[in-house]
Amino acid sequence: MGSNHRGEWERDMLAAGRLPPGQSLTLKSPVLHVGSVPIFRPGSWDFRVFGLVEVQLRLSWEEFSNLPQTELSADMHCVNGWSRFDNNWGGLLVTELMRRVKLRPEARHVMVHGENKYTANLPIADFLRPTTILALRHDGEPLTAEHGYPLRLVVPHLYAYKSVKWVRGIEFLDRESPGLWEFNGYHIYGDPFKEQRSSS
Ligand SMILES: Nc1nc2c(c(=O)[nH]1)N[C@H]1C(S)=C(S)[C@@H](COP(=O)(O)O)O[C@H]1N2
Ligand SMILES: [Mo]
Repeated sequence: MGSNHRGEWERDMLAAGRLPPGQSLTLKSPVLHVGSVPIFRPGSWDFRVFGLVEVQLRLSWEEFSNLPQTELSADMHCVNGWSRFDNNWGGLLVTELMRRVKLRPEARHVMVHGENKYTANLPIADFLRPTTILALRHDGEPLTAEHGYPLRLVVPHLYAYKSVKWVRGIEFLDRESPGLWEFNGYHIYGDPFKEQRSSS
């Protein structure tokens, strides 16, 4: 696609309310993360749900991969300015995960934990949206190592620093507590359509 056509397309998508302000479209698969790509060891891998829950959940790789899977299509918006449209994600919907979890009434916020101590926070209502997915697959294939294999969270309506790759756990909290990037200056909520890129 020529750059003029691309410019027009972006203007159309902005006008249609699909491309958030200040973003450009990419057709590539940008890779962005801090630290190195972790090695997946299925025997010791687990997925934990903990914090303000009545009973903690710990799923092995085998248990996790046998949970019901759904597909959904979503756009991804990185706070650094690129958006990638029409990602097809396959995996466990958070609404489906939550059928197996009983929350304590004080639970209000979520801390998402990835490998290498990466964390991201979000309000519980955003975590519980029907479009939030624990994705095992992208565009019909297992995730690649650099895009989060074996499992990543995808929160399509917030900037992608909330979409934690190599996710290992979900912690429920009674108050808002910043994750890694939120602590280091990114917006605590991160709505791309309000251009909530940084705090203050
Ligand atoms: N574990 C982990 N997840 C992460 C990150 C990271 O540094 N570590 N970076 C986030 C950011 S800022 C973006 S834009 C997306 C990029 O996802 P991609 O590399 O699959 O395009 O991953 C998010 N998830
Ligand atoms: Mo990002």
